[in-house]
Amino acid sequence: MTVGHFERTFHEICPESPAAPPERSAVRPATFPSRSTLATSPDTPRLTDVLPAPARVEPAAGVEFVLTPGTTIRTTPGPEAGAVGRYLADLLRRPTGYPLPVVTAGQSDVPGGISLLLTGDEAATTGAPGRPGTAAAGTASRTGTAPAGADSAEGYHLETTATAVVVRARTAAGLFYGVQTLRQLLPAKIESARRQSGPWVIPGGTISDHPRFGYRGAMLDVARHFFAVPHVLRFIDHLARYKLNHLHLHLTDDQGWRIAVDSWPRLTSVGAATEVDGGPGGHYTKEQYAEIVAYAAARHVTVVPEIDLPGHTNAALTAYGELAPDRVAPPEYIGTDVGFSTVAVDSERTYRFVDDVLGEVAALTPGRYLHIGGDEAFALDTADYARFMNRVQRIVTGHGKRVLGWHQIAVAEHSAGRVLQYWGTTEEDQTVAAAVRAGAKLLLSPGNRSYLDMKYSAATPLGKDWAGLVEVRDAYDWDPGSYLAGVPAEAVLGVEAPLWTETVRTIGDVEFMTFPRLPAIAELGWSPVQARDWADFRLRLAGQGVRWSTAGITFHRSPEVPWAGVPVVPEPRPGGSSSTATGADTAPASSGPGNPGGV
Ligand code: TNX
Repeated sequence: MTVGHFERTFHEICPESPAAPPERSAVRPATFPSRSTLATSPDTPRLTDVLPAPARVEPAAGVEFVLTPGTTIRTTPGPEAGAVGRYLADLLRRPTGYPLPVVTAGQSDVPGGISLLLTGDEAATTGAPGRPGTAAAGTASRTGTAPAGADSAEGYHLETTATAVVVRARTAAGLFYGVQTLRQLLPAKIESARRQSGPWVIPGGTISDHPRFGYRGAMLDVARHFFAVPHVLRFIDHLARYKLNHLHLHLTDDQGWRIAVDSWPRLTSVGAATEVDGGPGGHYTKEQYAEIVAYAAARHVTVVPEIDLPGHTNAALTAYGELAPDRVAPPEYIGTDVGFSTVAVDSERTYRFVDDVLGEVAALTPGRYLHIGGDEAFALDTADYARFMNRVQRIVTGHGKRVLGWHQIAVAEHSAGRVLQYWGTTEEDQTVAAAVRAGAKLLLSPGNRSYLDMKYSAATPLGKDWAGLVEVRDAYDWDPGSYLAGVPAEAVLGVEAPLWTETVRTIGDVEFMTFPRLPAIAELGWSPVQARDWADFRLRLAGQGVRWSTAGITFHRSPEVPWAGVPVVPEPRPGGSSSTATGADTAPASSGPGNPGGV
């Protein structure tokens, strides 16, 4: 099992792809004030450019730190901070060409440099100097009272002077987020897979930061179209870049079962053989799944596995007809209808199956949640559905996990620590509000705001539109803390952006639908309400576009964002391969007969 610290580049995944576009220096949008201090070159970001917006930013005018061939990365002794230091060194070594040794703090005789320090409980979010709310006039303080749900365990404090960059945090996760911030404070060419020339300038000042919500996630549907391990790892890197901390994998659906289960082997030997439009499908072995979990953990991302029940189960039924209501295995399904399948809820054999599957999946899951689906079970009446889900919830807690499910599970009884994932498009739902009053927490994924599979506009070649068209401003301009009537912010666990893949076949397609909307959702999950401002966000987002181009990441050039210095990237063609600036997706697992260019 390899858990490299370096990010997956497009060329590691698709070595045959044409070369990435040539480097360009980032050109700032004309609306940015011009700067003329010190060694700062036009492509040096400002301290206030970070996305998601930090809680508190205090630039130090005229101060900057310059990375040199002699720069050392020092970390608190111990494996946790050391791992973050090596992650940072791996990000920086290739583009800078500098050695950037990672050493234990206190043992280096070189003054200054970059320090990543784990501190005591008093640290990070209130970090000296200056506490939230005490910013001097003229600083860019964005902190007010931290709303309930703020999780300072993930906070960090970053201070940059002319001689040193110091990140302090209570936890390795906080250090990791400090490193993601630091990365965005370097010129965009830091995202290049090839060596670039400096100067490598970091703007001076301090940032004190912590997330608003404890759960910040994205979902990838690997059932409708299967995505091989390297693509999932690349997606995890995209999450980590924006301080998201949960990857929800939709592992099972009508079109395919994607995770090996030893006690029910036909789930994958039979149930994984196809996908939407009849492509080859695929599944993860337990070793491969463990690799995904470990790669995510190294980036402070927790994997949430979903086994969708009782509907969305046609693939399981093709493998084991005994689980079907009529005990007859149906044919495989490669269409995109929903709601027609169900397991037999009157059969003890079904509960044996659920217990075995969830037990094996729980054993692969270090996180606290198992997602049990629960959406669109139209083949059952409400009473049968609720009875079934009550038993499934008890099975989950019996395996030591908490229940996470689509909000339809609200009709089932409360289960300790359970979370409902709201995917509706209206801001009122009495059943969900009642379940929250009974103790459930809410994860916000409104279809018309956070669904990454919705089209941006009527002209978008991929995606659906049942929840509406979702441009980047739609994804950004809402508040998870006050979205659903009768649900207080304290009951909101966080926010997640789901990517369903009926129309999404390649990693290029995934990126095109993900960027630039995922950063919008990330900012809702991370930044304090006071720091959120569309006019400011769209400018910061424009700066990210240069980074994506440099990193070979495909994205939608939203007309709402003043992209600058970004080469034109062809958009995916409907029903075909993603012809992107970095070339066609060459992974066999995500190219099917209907995808002739994507071979
Ligand atoms: C609804 S949202 C679904 C999925 C589809 C998606 C397509 C939800 C919980 N279920 O089965 O893939 O719409 O947008």
